[in-house]
Amino acid sequence: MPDFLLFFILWVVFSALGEWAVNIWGSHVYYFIASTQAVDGVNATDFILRVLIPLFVFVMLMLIFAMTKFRRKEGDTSSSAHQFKTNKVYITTWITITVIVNFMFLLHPTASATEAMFNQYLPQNNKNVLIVDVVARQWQWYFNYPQYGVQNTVDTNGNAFLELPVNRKVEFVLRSYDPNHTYDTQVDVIHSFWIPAFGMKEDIIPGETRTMYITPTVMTNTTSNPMLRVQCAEVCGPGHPYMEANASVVSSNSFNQWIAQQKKNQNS
Ligand SMILES: [Cu+2]
Repeated sequence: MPDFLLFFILWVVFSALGEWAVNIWGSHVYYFIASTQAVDGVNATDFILRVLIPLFVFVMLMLIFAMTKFRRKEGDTSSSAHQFKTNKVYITTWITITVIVNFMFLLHPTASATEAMFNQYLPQNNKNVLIVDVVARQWQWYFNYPQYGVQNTVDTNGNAFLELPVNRKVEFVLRSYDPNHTYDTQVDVIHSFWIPAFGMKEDIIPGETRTMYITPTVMTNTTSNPMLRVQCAEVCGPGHPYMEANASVVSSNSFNQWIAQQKKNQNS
């Protein structure tokens, strides 16, 4: 069998095996996700993986072929093996393909995801948005629901607690602790708002107000799935690893009851 044919067959077989493996063990298998934004992120990495598999297999086969097919034969005493100095067709094809692949990644998922992210900020996409003000402080979280007039929501133990209704877009307004709104950079430190299951993370910078949009899609809570918890993801002092808050995604009815109860507790 000619080298070219053998190479081609191996390339097709191993690429197909790789694609099959991504279909079975795609990113969604090892990583619990519970928001539309996380699904977009996982789809993007799976897309890149699928495109790169044939390229990866090609490079690996080239290496293996170079090491096995072109090694010096037993009894060959010539000073060096026959080699091409330059194969212009091969080099041109290779550079063209890799440049095209890189430009394609620049358009999708990079540019397409950036556009989708900016679209999240458009007013027409935020008619029914739930606003949650998040304040980060060494070393705790505060959650406020300004549309309901509710501040510092807590669970039955009095710990800060974040509750969200399923399938409703949430606008997290993220600030570092600044009780007097002085926007003084000395007030608190940099934190990072991260709920692993939502697949998004945003730094919280003193003096800045940042926004993050999430649409939760799975009803669960920290107790049954620790991937759904608020976790600081920026080293912010000795209490940083423990800067967590429990969270829960519930039906919209349960959320309405919960927020009414929070309001009652706050006013009593
Ligand atoms: Cu922190």
